[in-house]
Amino acid sequence: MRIDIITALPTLLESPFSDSILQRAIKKGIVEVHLHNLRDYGIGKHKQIDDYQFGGGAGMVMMIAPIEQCITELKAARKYDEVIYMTPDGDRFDQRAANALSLCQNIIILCGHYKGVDQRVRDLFITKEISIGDYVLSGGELAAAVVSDAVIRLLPGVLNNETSALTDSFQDNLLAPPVYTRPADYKGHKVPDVLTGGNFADIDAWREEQAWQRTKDRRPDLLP
Ligand code: 6GU
Repeated sequence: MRIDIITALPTLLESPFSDSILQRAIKKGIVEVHLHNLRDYGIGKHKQIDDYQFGGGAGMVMMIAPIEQCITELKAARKYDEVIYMTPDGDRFDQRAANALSLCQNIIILCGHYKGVDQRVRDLFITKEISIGDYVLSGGELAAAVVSDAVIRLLPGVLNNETSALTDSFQDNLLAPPVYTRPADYKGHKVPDVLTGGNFADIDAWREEQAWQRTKDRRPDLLP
């Protein structure tokens, strides 16, 4: 899979891809992540990428020309499954959306800033608009990192068996059960006996019950 991220703030996106699971996925060649600095496509000697909005009002709007140039350049090199715009008024991102995107070969993610992008960018180039929740971020970069992380960890070969995505919260519409590690007794706070008993059928049954109970208590909206 290849992810091209278009942003006015590429440095904001460097560290999420430089550590841990995402870094390993890139090193293994399972995913390529390319950051494109919108400023490189800016207009004039000031490399302008935003301007005042028509009709007045506070906040700058990202101009269409630099974005078109960047997207056109990318599209000339390969076909894209989706051109995504990160915006608080997009479709709410969830595990189902992550699963769907993980089947794509190439995607572009455009990060909005200021008051957002000229509507014509959305009308002409964007195939999907994504929000990561009902709150406002300063820009789409952190949201793009969230979406990329959720998608990349699903790609075959990124996680090993022990960290398999199949046992994640949400993957079966249930929250994950509690987990414990050593010591079995911490200052009198003991690990549930079933987990140290060695009966794996019992352990599976306990985990299933706990997952169900936790979901019922915390997120009953997830249950059918
Ligand atoms: Cl994708 N962008 C911004 N700026 N804020 C958000 C968001 C996206 N999703 C939730 N809030």
